[in-house]
Amino acid sequence: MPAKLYVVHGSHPCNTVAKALELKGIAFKKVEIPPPGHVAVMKVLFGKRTVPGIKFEDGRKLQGSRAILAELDRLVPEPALLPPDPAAAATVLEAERWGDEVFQPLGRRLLWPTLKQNASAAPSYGEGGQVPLPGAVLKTLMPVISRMEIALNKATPEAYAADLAALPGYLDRIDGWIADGTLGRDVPNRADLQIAPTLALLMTMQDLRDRIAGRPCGQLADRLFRVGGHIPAGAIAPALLPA
Ligand SMILES: N[C@@H](CCC(=O)N[C@@H](CS)C(=O)NCC(=O)O)C(=O)O
Repeated sequence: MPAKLYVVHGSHPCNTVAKALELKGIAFKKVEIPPPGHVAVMKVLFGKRTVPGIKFEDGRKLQGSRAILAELDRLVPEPALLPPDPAAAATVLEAERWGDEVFQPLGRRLLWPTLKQNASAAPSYGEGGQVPLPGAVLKTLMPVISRMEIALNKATPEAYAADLAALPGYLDRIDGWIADGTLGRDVPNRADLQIAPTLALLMTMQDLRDRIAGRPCGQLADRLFRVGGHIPAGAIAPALLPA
């Protein structure tokens, strides 16, 4: 039986793990859980609330994108998701940690409030998913779902404004890692796989795509990840948008 990857459709850390499994050539089946129901399901099945979680062929379970990628590197060493040089590997691991702890939550805090204000975009985020909810149903449910996700992710208006203000500095940092070769090599490493899906998620919001896609970080995300969902330009207040 192939590994089972428990995901929320469109979740960026789930995309991290799915891509790593593909790169390693490990067969897997996705099990999609609609948000925010995944919180209860994951807690029961894995012990903690978050996706992704994976159940390997031998029954072992693991939760958390970084822990799962480390285990995949152990199980299937090639292609390696870390450089062989220990100093370079340490730099990649630090970029991966930042991508998980700092950048990944920003993606959620920016998406959910924007989606709440633009519920007509909700069906585009459901496209390609396993759970066949009609667009009209998704549109109707979105205010409730997004309100719960906003609460879960502490996506307050203050956090929203602060994240948008911090974004240019974060994009500069990622572009710096691409320039020094920490990110963006031919074979993606753990930090590429952690950071690029958040960029791809941010770029589903056209206001942000316009500011990211032309940069090295935007090109990296577009090369590695094509994700569903689109919120047209004008959704984010111009006063809050990075120059
Ligand atoms: N940073 C962890 C956690 C991922 C995470 O927070 N996933 C979100 C979906 S994108 C989630 O399940 N949130 C539910 C919650 O916070 O209770 C990882 O990369 O695995």
